Amino acid sequence: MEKILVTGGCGFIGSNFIRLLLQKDLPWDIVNFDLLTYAGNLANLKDWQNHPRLKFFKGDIADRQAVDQVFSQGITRVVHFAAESHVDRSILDSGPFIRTNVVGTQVLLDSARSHKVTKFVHVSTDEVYGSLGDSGFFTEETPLAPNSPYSASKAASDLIVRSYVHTFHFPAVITRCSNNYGPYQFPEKLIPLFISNLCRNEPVPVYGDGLNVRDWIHVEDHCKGILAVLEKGQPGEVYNLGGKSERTNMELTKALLQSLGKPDSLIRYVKDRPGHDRRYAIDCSKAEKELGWQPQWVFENGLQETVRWYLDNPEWVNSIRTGDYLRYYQTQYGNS
Ligand code: NAD
Ligand code: TDX
Repeated sequence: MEKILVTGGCGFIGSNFIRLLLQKDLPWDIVNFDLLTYAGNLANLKDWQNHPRLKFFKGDIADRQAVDQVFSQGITRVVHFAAESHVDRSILDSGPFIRTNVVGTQVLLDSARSHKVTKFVHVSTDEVYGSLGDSGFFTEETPLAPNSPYSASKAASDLIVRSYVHTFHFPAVITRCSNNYGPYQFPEKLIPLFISNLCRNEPVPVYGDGLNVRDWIHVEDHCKGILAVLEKGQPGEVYNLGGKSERTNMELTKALLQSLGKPDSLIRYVKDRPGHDRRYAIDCSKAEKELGWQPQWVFENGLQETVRWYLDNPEWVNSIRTGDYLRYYQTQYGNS
């Protein structure tokens, strides 16, 4: 049976991706390799952790020995999610972003290359293209112009991937997706942070004038896009993935307030994020045409479902707020 390596499978998108593969019952063994940083949570895959075709290994993608050990188990394809992913953290300290996103990707590529994998999907982001004005869309041809240490580290990793394709004919494909939302997103990102604050009647911090625009995609649509790329994406190609749902942060905040029945008085305008990108918007027609993929979720329905999920899973949010989720690994697997 083919063995797929998923890096960062205990994070938000990686765990949703593994769940999708197992639900589809694809004939693949899955190896989940994750360092369990603050953003990694084994409880994201709690219902699936004993699945006979899923194995978990705790490790660092920047550790060549650990990575080689995983590849030597017969990995044939890779989906690479592992990253430091939060822009605000990269502004406070860019070190972990360079280490994991840049060096980690290089180490993974070298090991994957020496183990002759047949496909390597590098999961990147629309943020590598920089910021848009009031009109226009990012296409795969848009020049890279990252503005935050986070997006710069992702752009650097994209360029390293590109160079391996060009120099070594390495079979890598890059995806660049817009802002994801859905279940199991760590409550430091806008939507889960605001839901969890509002549930406790705490204010929500809106950066700047609240008119920055993001294109929101349900994580399930993103994961289906990645699966389509894994199966049909052409080596060396880049595929944009987006949700066709542009909203200002204030529109989104008002929608969350309404959905939870909370008053506008909980809105707090706070100091803007330094270097805050104004607008992201994605043209994903290439993926639609070449892969037959399309985002399915209507944003308002997806947002309602997401609010419902957080309301139905208070213990998940609470374990993060109290830090208990960091201890879950020890009870399941003993000390590392
Ligand atoms: P996340 O922060 O929720 O999860 C990241 C995972 O990577 C965690 O499980 C963490 O433990 C793991 N990890 C971090 N450093 C590691 C290391 N050195 N070795 C092994 N594992 C490590 O991130 P996410 O939101 O799920 O994003 C996943 C990927 O998708 C990232 O590459 C991100 O850049 C990209 N992306 C995210 C979004 C979004 O809206 N969240 C949009 C487009 C692209
Ligand atoms: O408290 C907040 N208040 C606020 O106004 C937070 C956390 C965010 N914001 C704003 C900043 C952005 O304009 O909301 C918007 C969304 O912010 P984030 O959730 O931090 O996402 P963003 O910075 O857009 O980046 C996300 O999308 C692309 C992911 O975190 C990245 O990993 C992904 O690559």
